[in-house]
Amino acid sequence: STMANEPVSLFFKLYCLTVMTLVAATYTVALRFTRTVSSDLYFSTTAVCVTEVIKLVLSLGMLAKESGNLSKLRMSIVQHVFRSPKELLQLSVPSVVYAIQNNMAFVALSNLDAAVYQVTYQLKIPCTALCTVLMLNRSLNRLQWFSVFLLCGGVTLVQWKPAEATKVQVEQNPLLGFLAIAVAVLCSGFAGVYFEKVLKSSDTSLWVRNIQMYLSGIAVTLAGVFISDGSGVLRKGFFYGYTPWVCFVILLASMGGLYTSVVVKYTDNIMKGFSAAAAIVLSTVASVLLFGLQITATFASGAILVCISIYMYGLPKQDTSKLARPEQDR
Ligand code: NCC
Repeated sequence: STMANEPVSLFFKLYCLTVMTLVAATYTVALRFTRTVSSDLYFSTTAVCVTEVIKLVLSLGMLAKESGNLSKLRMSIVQHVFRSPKELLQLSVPSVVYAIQNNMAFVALSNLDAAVYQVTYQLKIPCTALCTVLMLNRSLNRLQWFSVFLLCGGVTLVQWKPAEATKVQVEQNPLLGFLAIAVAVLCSGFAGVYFEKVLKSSDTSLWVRNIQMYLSGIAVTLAGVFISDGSGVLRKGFFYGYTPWVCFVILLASMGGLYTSVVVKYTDNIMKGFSAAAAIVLSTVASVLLFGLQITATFASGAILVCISIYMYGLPKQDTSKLARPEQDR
């Protein structure tokens, strides 16, 4: 088999999923924190843009490592970037959609509590399933559809927390926050499945695909900076308000994005949702065992729903690291 389809161990998949989930949880809370301080607030659009730059640099590094030597790296880049305007155009589709999604996360978390955001954002699970069925010609049976919604409910219960008691010092618009989540949910489902489709319909390396996507990602997010914060950035500077916490959020966003891409390569977007749910449940159970954390009744019932849904979906039996090709299966 080719290098792009090299099988990886279950341990490596679990490792990537765990890192992705831990990063996502930390990211949401840290991002919320950086938006609730009133003085010298940074321009969130610049953070989204810097994230794309960091992901591009890291992906170039990974491609260099995968290629083995610099002349092969140069060949890949010439072939897939300079000589493939068509592929660049193809990947600019998910990059635009992700740019919207990533900016919406900042809008949502500037107006809503992190826990509320995380719970509502779980609607992306059924949305992703719908996109998978429509765009990848994969089918889900009735039991699997049922388990998708069961998972959605389970994760909601697991992440349910009483609302933030502390007073925040900034003005908030919850309706705008929920609207932003709705847009993010639609974008996450569509862009995730679109990227998966492009990635799995050829042997081209994940890191090449990422580089192609982040190149237009930088252009699009930079346009976003000037459209929504142009005058402010010109007056105060691009990096205005960048505290160590803001840098930490950007670092998490970059790591989270890259781990997400690896997870989607070896599994798929629906499984990403299931496994992230499993990781949340397992990490909480681990903290019960290790630190004597008390779990609530809502958590326990949510955890049971998550487990049932995973079993019903038939997660362990799936191999979706390649696109289904029905004509070859027969
Ligand atoms: O929403 P979600 O992911 O589907 O968003 C995908 C994120 O990964 C980036 N990405 C995707 C593909 C690719 N080849 N490269 C990428 O960099 C996209 O730019 C987008 O940011 C999830 O499944 O819940 C997950 O959630 C995000 C994040 O928590 C939410 O979007 C909320 O803002 C996680 N991102 C981070 O933790 C930074 C992601 O790991 C998992």
